[in-house]
Amino acid sequence: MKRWRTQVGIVGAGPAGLLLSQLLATRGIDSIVLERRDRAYVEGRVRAGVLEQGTIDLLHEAGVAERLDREGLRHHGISIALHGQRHPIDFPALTGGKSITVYGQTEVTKDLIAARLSRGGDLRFEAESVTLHDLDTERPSLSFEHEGDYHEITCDFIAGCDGYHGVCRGYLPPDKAAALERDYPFAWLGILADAPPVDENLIYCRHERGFALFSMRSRTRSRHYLQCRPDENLQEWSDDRIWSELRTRLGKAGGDALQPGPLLEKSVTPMRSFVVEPLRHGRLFLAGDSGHIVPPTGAKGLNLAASDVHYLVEALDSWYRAKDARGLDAYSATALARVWKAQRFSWWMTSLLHVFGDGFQDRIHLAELEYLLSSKAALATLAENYVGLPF
Ligand code: RFL
Ligand code: PHB
Repeated sequence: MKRWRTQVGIVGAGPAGLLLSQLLATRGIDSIVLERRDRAYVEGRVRAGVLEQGTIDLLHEAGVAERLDREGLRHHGISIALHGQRHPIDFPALTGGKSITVYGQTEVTKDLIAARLSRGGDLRFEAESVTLHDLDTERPSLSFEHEGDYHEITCDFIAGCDGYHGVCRGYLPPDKAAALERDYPFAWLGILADAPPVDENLIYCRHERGFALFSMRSRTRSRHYLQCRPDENLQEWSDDRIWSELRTRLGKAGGDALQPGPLLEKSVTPMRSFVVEPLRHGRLFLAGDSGHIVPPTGAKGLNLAASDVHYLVEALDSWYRAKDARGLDAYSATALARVWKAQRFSWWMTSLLHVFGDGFQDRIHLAELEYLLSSKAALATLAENYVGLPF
């Protein structure tokens, strides 16, 4: 058994765990990050693409925004396509100057890993059988297997940043924690392609055959999604069929401008809203997808991981500087207040833009979408939430 000591033990090297480790280091607080997968897998996982300004600010504070500033694509709005018409939504005009940035989660992750390693950060990939101990004491610990040895890390605090399928959430006592969730009767078939984006802005498209999203990673790389069945068989989707379906759903709103290209990735993502309350048990704090997930329609998941991390860093910093536990005691309620607003927005965007296959509900959602596109007040509400509520 090898024994180690750190201030904050972090489980998971996704955006939440890596950003937490990096921000803690800027405050002089040390951490060890344990990650189940290998580095290449973590860096290659294609997921989010839209960063709110608050997330960008945190990446600056963490000292990892140099490439983001160079390569991130600043977007001054999105478009919603309906009935073959594209409706641009001008974020700066509706929010007093705010906008968003498109920069892949893969790139955020690579930048954070490079920064941690170049500054001597302790990241341990391929850590197996991570187990948490003594969470309701002042010396919680983590045990795991790594490169054939057993290890134990004694910590002051443990951060559960191990995503929706991680182990940390399971340590909340069932009688003290409540999980609230909603499933949706559809999923997203996502592709990454070497093809230019359809437009400079993202296009969210509602069509009678289902939702489609036209996004991007760069000026030469597209990321598109199609609403599909949760049990959709990818084998039935040839590249030609995917491009043809994307073109049909976009229709007169830009289908002709869609340029196909070689596919680099193809996957099906289920849609779920989920929150566990509270985000804390003793010295264990959950941040990011381990505590909550949103359907991707509002582009909020990664940004919520960032806001949780912000609150947790401030709370830990106060504790280490002044032994002030108020931030830690308030962490769950503070983070969840923002999480629930983003849950509401993600659920609402998902409802409006997808076809549920329930005649009455679908007509109500369509009426609301038509109203939204005709109302400056309603569009301002959408814009304010999309660019991100303050944290
Ligand atoms: P992650 O990224 O899932 O990272 C968790 C890490 O923990 C590791 N792990 C373990 N390590 C050690 N021991 C264990 N027992 C472990 N169990 C798990 C995992 O290997 C992993 O490395 O969670 P984190 O850090 O909280 O980050 C959350 C984000 O990844 C997620 O919210 C976003 O990707 C969601 N999301 C989007 N968010 C946005 O803000 N904007 C978007 O545009 C956006 N688009 C998306 C998305 C998610 C998508 N999918 C695939 C779910 C689009 C899609 C299609
Ligand atoms: C993406 O580019 O992957 C993306 C963009 C916006 C979303 C979801 C995903 O709402």
